[in-house]
Amino acid sequence: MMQTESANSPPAAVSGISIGQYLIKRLQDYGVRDVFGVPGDYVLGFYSQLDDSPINVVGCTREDCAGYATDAYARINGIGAVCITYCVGGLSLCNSVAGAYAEKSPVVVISGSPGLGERYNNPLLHHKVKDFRTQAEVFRHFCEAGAELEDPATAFREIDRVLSEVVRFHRPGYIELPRDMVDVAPEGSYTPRTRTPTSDPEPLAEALAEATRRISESLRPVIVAGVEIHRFDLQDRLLELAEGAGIPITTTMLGKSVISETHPLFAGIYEGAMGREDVSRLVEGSDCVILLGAFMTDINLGIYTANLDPSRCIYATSEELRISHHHFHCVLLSDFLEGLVAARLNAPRQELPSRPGIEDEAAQVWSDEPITIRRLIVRLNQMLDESTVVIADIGDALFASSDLVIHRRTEFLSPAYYTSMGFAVPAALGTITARRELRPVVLVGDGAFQMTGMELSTIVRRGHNPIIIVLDNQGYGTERLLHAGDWDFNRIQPWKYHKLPEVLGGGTGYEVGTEAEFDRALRSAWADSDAMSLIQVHLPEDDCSLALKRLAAKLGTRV
Ligand SMILES: Cc1ncc(C[n+]2csc(CCOP(=O)(O)OP(=O)(O)O)c2C)c(N)n1
Ligand SMILES: [Mg+2]
Repeated sequence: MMQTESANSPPAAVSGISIGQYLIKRLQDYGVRDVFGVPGDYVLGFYSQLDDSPINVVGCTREDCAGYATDAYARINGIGAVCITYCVGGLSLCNSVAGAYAEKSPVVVISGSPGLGERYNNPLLHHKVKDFRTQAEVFRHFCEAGAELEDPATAFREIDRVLSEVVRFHRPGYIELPRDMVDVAPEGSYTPRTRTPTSDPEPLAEALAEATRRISESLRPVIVAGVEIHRFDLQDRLLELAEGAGIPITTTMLGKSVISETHPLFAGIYEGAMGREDVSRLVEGSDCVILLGAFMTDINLGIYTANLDPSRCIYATSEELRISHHHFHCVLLSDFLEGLVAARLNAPRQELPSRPGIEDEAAQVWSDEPITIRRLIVRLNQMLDESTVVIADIGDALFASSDLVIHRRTEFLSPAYYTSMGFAVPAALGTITARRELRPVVLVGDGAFQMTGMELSTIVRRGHNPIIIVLDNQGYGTERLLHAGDWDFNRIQPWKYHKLPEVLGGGTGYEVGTEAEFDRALRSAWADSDAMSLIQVHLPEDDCSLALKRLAAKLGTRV
């Protein structure tokens, strides 16, 4: 990729400000309004600078939760930042930042560290693991860029470099700030820099010529849109391409809701054997599959049950452009998409798969039968509107969500690739902090809830109003299905989840076991927009969604 210095409105030069103040200024320039984290003595100086700044500090219960909250914030806001103390904080943050790397979320990690003046003769300072660089080395593995701000002469440039890389690659960056550098003001004046990548015109032109030829010659082109369309803010371009040419759009699971699922060209979620057969037929029977910003991950593709012939694929992501077996380098996804729109393509009309019959059940009464995950999804579907954002944790919460119809285009969040349990509750905090007008509806398994559910404490403290639905199937249901047998290791301590609002000092708890009870609780939670609601749903132990059943059957046939 070529790099150019940004031409549009160059930022004004700064002088006389400290490294900490410069970092705060640049975070704001990039659109960070809130920082999540847990303080500690190595970062207290910077925390007090943050507190004195317009940036809002959101203190969390744990660093991993702060990481998930920041990840969700970054997905919605375009960039987010988390600030923690050295090693005890940073190393606890690793798993969430690893997930942000894997799923392309622009998270800035800011860590305090021992002052440079304290490091002579390698003393055994508290929180140090092996040597002073242990934490920075760990983060190197899942950050796109990193800087330890040890030299005032380069600190501002280093901050600019890390922030530009975070935004350019939509992946985490690491900034370590020794505590005795926070208030140091570098000499002279400095003009902030932002680098903007551009495509190399020749491979771009060749790639577009080949792609437009293939699409024009095809009889049944179809788009598979992935999460990068959202991350790189390309939804409008995607719609222009699809609507202009009349090409149906499917999405991957990770990319769910990059376009409204009620759009006439939306043909469903493509996820190999895990997905609906008619959608798989549409994609796999196509003579030109245009994959745009889609990660070819196993869960996305139904644990590799997708059946795509590369010679009929155009595969464009922020990292790679491949048309059939031809590779093109230095082409930006945005320029490629723009070029396809400009080519004014025209595709033959195609029959789209019919929509799932979920709406047909709408008129049914909600009985006193035990509620199942499938019926829960049907009921929830009726409630979703423009102001809700669904956040699904790992487990059947995610699988079952593939049947939810998301009305707008970005409002579904899940760690569908990295699949770390515990994302959803802290992500609700991040989401609502990023966009206060959105109301998160969290679907979370009982196992995942026991990992990070206590972040509800911060949600209550800050007066937020998400609806948390705990799918209580008494343990690790997904694992029960994937590895048959009544294993004790898949059981967990049953909690009275609905009592938590009382413990936490806010919100309302509901305990439901039948369809009618769920219906009543959901309506009551929806009406109560002042505070958090937690609905504990007792599900039969052997109940699971159709998607999970399809997957288990498929995996069963492979063993
Ligand atoms: C942090 C983490 N630890 C372990 C796992 C492995 N794992 C995948 S699904 C699952 C069970 C999830 O249980 P629960 O949250 O209750 O959802 P359910 O499967 O019952 O719907 C486990 C342990 C994981 N994905 N992430
Ligand atoms: Mg469970």
